Amino acid sequence: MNKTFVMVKPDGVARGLVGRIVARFEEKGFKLAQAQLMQLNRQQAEVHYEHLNEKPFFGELVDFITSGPVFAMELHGTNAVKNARSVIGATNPVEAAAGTIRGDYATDVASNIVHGSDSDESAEREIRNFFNINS
Ligand code: DAT
Ligand code: MG
Repeated sequence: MNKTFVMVKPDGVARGLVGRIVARFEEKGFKLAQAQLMQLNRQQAEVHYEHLNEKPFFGELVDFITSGPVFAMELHGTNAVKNARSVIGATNPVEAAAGTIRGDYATDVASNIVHGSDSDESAEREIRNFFNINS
């Protein structure tokens, strides 16, 4: 599939990194299809991270992702999910290569700057949940 969902998390927005992060995806070849700055409520956050709701860090994750505005994007490009995740880098910034967003801008797994869908099914669901249309 040629679409994915990416969001700059509250730490990235607060640090003024939205423009640089969007530029990295555009430089890679992605096209911005939809984007919006938005504040998630707890229910939206719990739905977004439902697959992690048994993890010990789930409460902190929901606190963090609702702590300020996020910048949500639908991105179009070839092999969108995998290519976006390679721009983003490994979940834990300690393991993220230099040149990836997390490798260059983050130090802490709990505040790792950016989210990217992990599968085509997640991308469809996340685009629907965040933008509330059938794209
Ligand atoms: P990713 O965001 O790379 O898809 P994930 O879906 O496994 O990673 O986890 C979602 C987010 O949860 C991740 O970006 C940061 C947070 N997280 C993951 N593992 C964590 C941990 N061990 N401690 C604290 N937060 C964690
Ligand atoms: Mg994930």
